Amino acid sequence: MRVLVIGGDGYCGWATALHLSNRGYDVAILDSLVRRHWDLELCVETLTPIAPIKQRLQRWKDLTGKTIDLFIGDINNYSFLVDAMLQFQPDAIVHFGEQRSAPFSMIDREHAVMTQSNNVIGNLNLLYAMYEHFPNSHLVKLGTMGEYGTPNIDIEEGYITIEHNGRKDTLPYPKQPGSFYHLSKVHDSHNIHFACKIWGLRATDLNQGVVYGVLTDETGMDELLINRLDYDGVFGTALNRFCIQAAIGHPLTVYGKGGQTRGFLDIRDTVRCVELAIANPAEAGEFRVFNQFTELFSIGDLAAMVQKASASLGLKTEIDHLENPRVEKEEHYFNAKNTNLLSLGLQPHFLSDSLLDSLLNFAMKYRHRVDEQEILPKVKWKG
Ligand code: NAD
Ligand code: USQ
Repeated sequence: MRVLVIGGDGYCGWATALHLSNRGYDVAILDSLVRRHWDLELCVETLTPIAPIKQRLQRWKDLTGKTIDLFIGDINNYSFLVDAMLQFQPDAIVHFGEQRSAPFSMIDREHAVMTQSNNVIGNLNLLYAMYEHFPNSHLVKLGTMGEYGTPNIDIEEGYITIEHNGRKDTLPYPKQPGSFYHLSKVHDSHNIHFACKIWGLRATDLNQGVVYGVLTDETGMDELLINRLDYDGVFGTALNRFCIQAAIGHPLTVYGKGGQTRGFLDIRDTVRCVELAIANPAEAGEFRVFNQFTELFSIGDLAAMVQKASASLGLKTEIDHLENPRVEKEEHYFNAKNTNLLSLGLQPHFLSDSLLDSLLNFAMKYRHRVDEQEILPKVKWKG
């Protein structure tokens, strides 16, 4: 099967492209490399030094004998996107290629507009390219658990059955996203759902939780294949940040009360979930939604776990409660279903087993690269 990985130079995409290639899929990466550009603009760097994309791919070929094709360009450029797809002839398209930071999207009007136009128009171009040239291919799109927000009822996988005034229907689950980034994912989901309905496209929306870890079987093969690990206040996610903070002796930056609860998963499960979705495609006209996380934790729980694990390395870690730069609930009900991927055969990794190997050990190894100026959050939702 031929799989095009859009955003394959990024954190989830790189690990996924290598995993699929290793499992015998014919893989191509399409990426504009804009993420490397945003890092330069923000003056931040991944903790782990990542090699240029061509070097990464050459190393992969030298090690495994497998070639991953490369298309460098922006999916907002429709003719580039269509040319790349016609050349590669994908059976499945995995779409990771978006601006994915909530704080980045909240910097100012320009970044909000850029996030939404990059994400929503890119995704819409892809839907048209599929409709016009590859109507039978399967779109595996990365959505986010944050599309649902934090409702005071259980979160279903994409749809909810509601009885109202004596009538009953199954409808898209209500969305209450918490940033202009998360909103862009909601807009994408609506566009994909509509395209499946009118054109009969097949799509799986993977509503992914917060991903952690740096290690997969493939990225661990060689230093030149290492994945990115962001720790700065804009692109770094909570758990990755906490581990790096612990490694340099910085108090853990819990925002507000720390009762914010989210779904989490190991990057090794991200790559496996995508593989499961590709191997079991949606039907023609079906817009399928899987909630892609393996465990639920509050941010306070995570900080306590990192504190405990870092103590086993002889580190004394403090936990700080900073004034929350975001507008979000800090104590709330959160109970989301995640049975679809488990029933396809996902065997989850658990944080308690991987905190040291996949995170803290990397944080310790590369802690000399940390820029302490970039730890505290600088972007506020308001004011
Ligand atoms: P990332 O920033 O590391 O990678 C995204 C890649 O997409 C980058 O290499 C970037 O250059 C590329 N890209 C962006 N816009 C593009 C465009 N218009 N054309 C071509 N390439 C483009 O992000 P990530 O952490 O790997 O996230 C990948 C996807 O997974 C995103 O859609 C994100 O919303 C989703 N997701 C990520 C997480 C997480 O914790 N990292 C959690 C849930 C969902
Ligand atoms: N948080 C802290 N301290 C920090 C960083 C974050 O307390 O130092 C808190 C935030 O306030 C928030 C929670 O941790 O309540 C999660 O924040 P995050 O930065 O780890 O993740 P988020 O902004 O939600 O975004 C990340 C990815 C995004 C993906 C999303 C999945 O960047 O691409 O869509 O996780 S989810 O959270 O399920 O929406």
